Amino acid sequence: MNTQDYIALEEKYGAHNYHPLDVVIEKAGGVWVYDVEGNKYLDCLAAYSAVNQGHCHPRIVNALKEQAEKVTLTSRAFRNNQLPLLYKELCELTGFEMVLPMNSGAEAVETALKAARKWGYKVKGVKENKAEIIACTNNFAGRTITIISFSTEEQYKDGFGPLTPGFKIVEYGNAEDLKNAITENTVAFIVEPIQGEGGVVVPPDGYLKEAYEICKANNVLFIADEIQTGLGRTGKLFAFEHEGIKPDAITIGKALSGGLYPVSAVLSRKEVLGVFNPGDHGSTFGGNPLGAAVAREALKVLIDEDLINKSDRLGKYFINELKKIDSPHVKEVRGKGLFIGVELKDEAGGARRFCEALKEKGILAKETHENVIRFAPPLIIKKEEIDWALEHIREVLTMA
Ligand code: IF1
Repeated sequence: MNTQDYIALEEKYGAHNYHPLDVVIEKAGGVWVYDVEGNKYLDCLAAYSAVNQGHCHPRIVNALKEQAEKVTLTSRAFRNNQLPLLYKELCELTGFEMVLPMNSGAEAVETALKAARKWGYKVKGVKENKAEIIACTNNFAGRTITIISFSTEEQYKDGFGPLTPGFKIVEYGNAEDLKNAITENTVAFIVEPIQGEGGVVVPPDGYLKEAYEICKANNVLFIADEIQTGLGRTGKLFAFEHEGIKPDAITIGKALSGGLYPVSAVLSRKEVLGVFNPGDHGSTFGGNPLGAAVAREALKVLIDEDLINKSDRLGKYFINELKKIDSPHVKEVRGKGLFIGVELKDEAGGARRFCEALKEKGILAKETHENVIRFAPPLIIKKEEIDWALEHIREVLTMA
């Protein structure tokens, strides 16, 4: 079977909830992926920052294989010997006190929202069913009905009502807006330190710190959604570190498993995650030993291979070189670490055609929000590979 055969099957039998590039990947390793005809591509999306450690990292694959031959799933009705070790290693690495493990990023976000509401009722003293949570314009936190209920992207909500109440929206980057939105019923503010799907939008310097102070002053939980920006992507372990703050809670996922298995979690302190009593919340696969073993190794690889500093150093290089490209189409190059967005001018005709052209030159990148090309390769990328990519990116950004 060739590329077209696979695409025909996918189009025939699969729901059309994506519009992927027409590349059918059969194999991957490190920063490179290979299609069914053997063509090689540099992966500049890294599965939306889920493969920061590179595709099929041998150490993480090995951890998966070894654990898979021992025990993969016990349910939380019993205990296993991998989860407590993941808890300990996550808390020691991050400085948070407590962990609640889930599987997808959306499940971690839902868990954080439930924790915030219950903390509001049981600790802050908000009246039952009155809890309000504040989110930002252009947020992305997942696809569940509650999470899209606070999306500002009409398409993500269209046809999925009735929506979940209890959310307010403030302008991303505007601390005054946040201050004015807080009431006695506000239990939490959830924010991405850099908005991924929103188009790699970096907020003004000082915004996160100001928002954090406002939350502190009003006894409102500051929750950072680090599912995409976390685990080295922006040149720090977590993006909130760029602003010298420590959120009350964070959500993590994606690269927590190096792309080998769905593992996510909420990290916080006992006062917040301590509101959960046995039976309040859970998940069949949440905290399973296979995912825990994989996540433990994925975190070790992140540290052992110094990927956080590599992201910082090579991200600065990549951004500086992109800024030197004299392109009639580029409006702005922005980002932190290896989390980079190239925003195109409206007259450029949309980012999709540039991603298609990049694919023809062996680079896989994804457009977001029409006009932004996102460059977020695995953090193991080498300078020479960035230089190779820059040659082709330059050709594409200077095409008609
Ligand atoms: C899709 C992008 C979209 C996330 C943040 C939570 C989640 C995500 C900051 C939910 C997931 C993924 C979902 C995927 C495409 C991708 C994405 F931002 F990364 F580009 F959609 F906006 N918080 N982002 O980025 O995690 O449940 O997916 O594990 O839905 O198309 P998930």
